[in-house]
Amino acid sequence: MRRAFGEPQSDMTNSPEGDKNVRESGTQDIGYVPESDPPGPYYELFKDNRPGDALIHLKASGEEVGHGSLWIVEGDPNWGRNPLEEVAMSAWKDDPQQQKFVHKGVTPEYRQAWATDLILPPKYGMWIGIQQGSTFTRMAQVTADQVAAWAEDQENDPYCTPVLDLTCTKTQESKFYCTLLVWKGWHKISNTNIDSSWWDWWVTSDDIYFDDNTATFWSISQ
Ligand SMILES: [Ca+2]
Ligand SMILES: [Ca+2]
Repeated sequence: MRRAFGEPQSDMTNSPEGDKNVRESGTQDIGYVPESDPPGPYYELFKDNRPGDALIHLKASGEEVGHGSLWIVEGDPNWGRNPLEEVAMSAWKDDPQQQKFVHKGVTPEYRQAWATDLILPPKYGMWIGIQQGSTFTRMAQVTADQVAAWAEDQENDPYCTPVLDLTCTKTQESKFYCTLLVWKGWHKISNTNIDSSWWDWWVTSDDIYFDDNTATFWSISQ
């Protein structure tokens, strides 16, 4: 199946109503962990996340695209307690998680989307900043907070498909795919260009991962 930007690789299928908090075995449906449970095997990695950090999933073999989101909360004080907390903003082509306030278009993402394999490894927590020699300096947090706030303000803007939709450009800001939202926030607020192939029309997860203005601070290997 061809996937578009913003759709992470997942074998998730819709759970029947009333069965959404059941983690099913097998690969057809990873389901949802109950709110009382730890939100997934990776959640402790997020304790140092700060608003404005980029979360990136690089496409794996068999995938056509990756995924990207902007973290929007300070640290991770509630880890282990609320897998359904909104922790990031992204843009999805289809309803990503099938419950509550998460929806297609620009939408919040739950902690468990990143803490489980709903968004598959390999995935990375990335700082945005400036590399000088061997030193990477993060952008000021006041700036990063503005980027996160801007992303939250875009909620409910529609999804657009890069390449296929010629109006889905980097210059407009009325519709987004996942990595365009991440790129646009940083470009608009701080004029930081986190697209390593800045000359083309698109911003992929690889473009952000390989850019000189990003640095990995945690990773989950495939
Ligand atoms: Ca750059
Ligand atoms: Ca590019």
